[in-house]
Amino acid sequence: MRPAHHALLVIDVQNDFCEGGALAVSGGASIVTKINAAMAQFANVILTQDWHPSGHSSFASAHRDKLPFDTFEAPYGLQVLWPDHCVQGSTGAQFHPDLRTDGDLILRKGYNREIDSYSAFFENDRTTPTGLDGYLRSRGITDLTLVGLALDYCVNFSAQDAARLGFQVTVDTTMSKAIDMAGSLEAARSDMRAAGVTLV
Ligand code: VGL
Ligand code: ZN
Repeated sequence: MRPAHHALLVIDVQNDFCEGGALAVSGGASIVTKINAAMAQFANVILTQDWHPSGHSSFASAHRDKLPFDTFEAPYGLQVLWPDHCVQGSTGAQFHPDLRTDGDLILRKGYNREIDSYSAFFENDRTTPTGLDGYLRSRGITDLTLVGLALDYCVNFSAQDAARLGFQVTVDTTMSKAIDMAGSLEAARSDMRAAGVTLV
């Protein structure tokens, strides 16, 4: 059992990021069994859930003349445009059916129509907080292990933010899978290391 000041953060293990989903990450479903076993080792387990309103600004379908994986210049910076995914209340937004969901907190993110939120700590404008920092701090949590989907997007941004906020952060890459487009996985690995994240 891990000490009480160490939490497991399970990022976006949802149907749409697993095989057959709208934004499927190769091998997504394959990490579920191992994550379930890891949850038993932590007294604090937090799950995040990507949770977009329909017509969300990160969806290519919300923009004229854009296709999934194009980019657009959002007010807060360059934003990748995705296929419609994790729409609030949809089957795709549900957790993988085999994932244990008896954690302490389920944190939803990406619910602001005009701002995407890769990180579990800050939306993509890099300033709007989700409240997770305060939740962890007020519970005395100092160490975090992150796992889930996708390693190069939501796990990556969450891990970097956590490290910058002063948490001791480990990303377990054996329980994470990447979208890996245009070198995004290698960039994510080096950015995480530069931010002080330990990759195992
Ligand atoms: C994610 C792209 C769009 C993720 C979420 O969970 O990594 N990626 N929305
Ligand atoms: Zn999303």
